[in-house]
Amino acid sequence: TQLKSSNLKLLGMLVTLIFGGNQGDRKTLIGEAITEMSSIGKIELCSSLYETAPWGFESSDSFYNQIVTYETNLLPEEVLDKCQATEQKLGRVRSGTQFCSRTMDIDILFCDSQIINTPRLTVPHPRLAQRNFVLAPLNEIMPAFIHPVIHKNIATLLAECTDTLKAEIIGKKYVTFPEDSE
Ligand code: A4P
Ligand code: MG
Repeated sequence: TQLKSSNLKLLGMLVTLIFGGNQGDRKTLIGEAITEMSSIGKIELCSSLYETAPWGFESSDSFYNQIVTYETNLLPEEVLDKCQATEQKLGRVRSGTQFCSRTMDIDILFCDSQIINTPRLTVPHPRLAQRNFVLAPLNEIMPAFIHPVIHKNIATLLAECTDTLKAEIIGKKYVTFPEDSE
């Protein structure tokens, strides 16, 4: 008898990425970045598109942010390589200042429930629990997910977050799932 390879397929890592930018055609850039990152694997979850106030610096240019979870067979650092290549491709210029305007920033929020601390990578993202622009879209797609360091779920982190900056839905999901269509 023949073994069906589909029966042997192992589940890849679920990596959750946040896309953000406050320069250029923000909506188009986010769509292009999400599509470009699909080369790492299949999209499993996708938040709505949010308009958010700049966190950590002053600017009159608001951000668009969106969160997507991909299933991937890559290693976390390989995903980071792809994030950085995509930022470059979409015109990001690194200024050297930490919190600043940009066309595209792609950060890794979670890799399954792994805790990673290497020179290039800190996962979960160290500042996510202080930020509405992260917690609001995360709460939309994975409210029950437990933060592996803080040991609280996303809904609780959002309820306890003292950030008062705006984070509101402006667009429907970029990706349409079969159950969404009428
Ligand atoms: N790095 C370490 N851990 C990670 C990770 N989990 N994901 C390293 C991605 N990168 C990670 O990042 C600097 C270095 O972080 C990288 O070389 C990588 O090895 P960067 O993208 O070059 O610089 P950055 O994005 O300016 O810095 P950082 O620390 O990522 O800034 P934040 O904390 O992400 O803040 N307000 C709103 N409303 N929306 C936003 O999207 N974004 C920021 C950026 C500030 N305010 C914002 C938003
Ligand atoms: Mg970044």
